[in-house]
Amino acid sequence: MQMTIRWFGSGFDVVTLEQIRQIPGVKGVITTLYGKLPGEVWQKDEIAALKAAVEAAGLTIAGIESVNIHDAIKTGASERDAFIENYITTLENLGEAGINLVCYNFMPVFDWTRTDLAKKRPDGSTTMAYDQSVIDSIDPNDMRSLLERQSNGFVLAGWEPERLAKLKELFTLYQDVDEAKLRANLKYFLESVMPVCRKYGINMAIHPDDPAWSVFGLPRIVKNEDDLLTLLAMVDDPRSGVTLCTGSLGTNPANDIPGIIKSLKGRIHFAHIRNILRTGPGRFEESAHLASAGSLDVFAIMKALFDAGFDGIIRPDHGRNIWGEKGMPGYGLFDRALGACYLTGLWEAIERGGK
Ligand code: CS2
Ligand code: MN
Repeated sequence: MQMTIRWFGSGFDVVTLEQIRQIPGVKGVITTLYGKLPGEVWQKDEIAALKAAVEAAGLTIAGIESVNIHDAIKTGASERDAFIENYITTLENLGEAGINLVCYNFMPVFDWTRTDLAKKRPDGSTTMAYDQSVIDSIDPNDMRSLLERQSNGFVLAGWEPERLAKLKELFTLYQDVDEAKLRANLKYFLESVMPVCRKYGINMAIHPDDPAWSVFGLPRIVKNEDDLLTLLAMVDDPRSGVTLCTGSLGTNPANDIPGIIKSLKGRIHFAHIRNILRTGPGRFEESAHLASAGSLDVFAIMKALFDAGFDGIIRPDHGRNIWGEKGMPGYGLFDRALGACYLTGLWEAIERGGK
């Protein structure tokens, strides 16, 4: 198991590599070229500069989150082959640089969705929260402004303003895309990139839909165990795997996460471990990582990963904003550092207890 922290790159992240390096047990970061739009090629010199910056701080790049997928690929539009070619070139360039984990998602239009980015909790911290009734009462075109008003001035991961400026067009593109079409387009994409993944030993790790149900009537195909097993069987190559995001899958109380870990055995390449507190049907907020702080049994999750022989990369995923920090929502330093230490401690206890 390798514990990591997500870092958005200098110029985008206010958390520094020097700070990350001081978190006990963390030797690597999950990073990205944050300014890149979906569909653009990541050039060799850009990747080399990112790698040099991380290594100069005494850390390594453990993986990329995300190389985002262009909507033409998700919708199966006629230009998809050109964008897949670009994606393959990016994977080649990453492979040449020795990077072999790539997280991505296949959510239409919106990436992860929240209705509140700074919900005040009883202990004075703020956190991200979701309420389905808010989503049901607003126009999807207002989503962007709703979130931008609360984002502390940061650009949120997966919410590229350039893309979201064309929301109406985006919704039109997805008009005829149902779950079956979206799944077929994912299959087409994965089959196209598998050869380059095999060549360089790159693990592709799909991130589950967050929340784990359809929003604004858009199709979602990575919501539960059935979806995950279907997609793994559909392109049955060990290089095509999953990012096990507990906070995303856990939004649906029917998802038994330790059970899912057991059935995905060997195909989990990356794990996002965090807790959420379900506050009612279709409502949840992100809690501290501790098992006792939320609805998910984080100990049972770590134990299931251990028992499945998981030897991949973990990050604590989101954290609350605590101690007065004005961080990017979900991605401040303090609570994620606490989360990393808690998860590393659980792992150590499980490992030693087993001996
Ligand atoms: C989110 C996403 O929960 C998460 O990890 O922050 O933005 C996630 O990084 C993407 O969906 C992965 O492609
Ligand atoms: Mn996640």
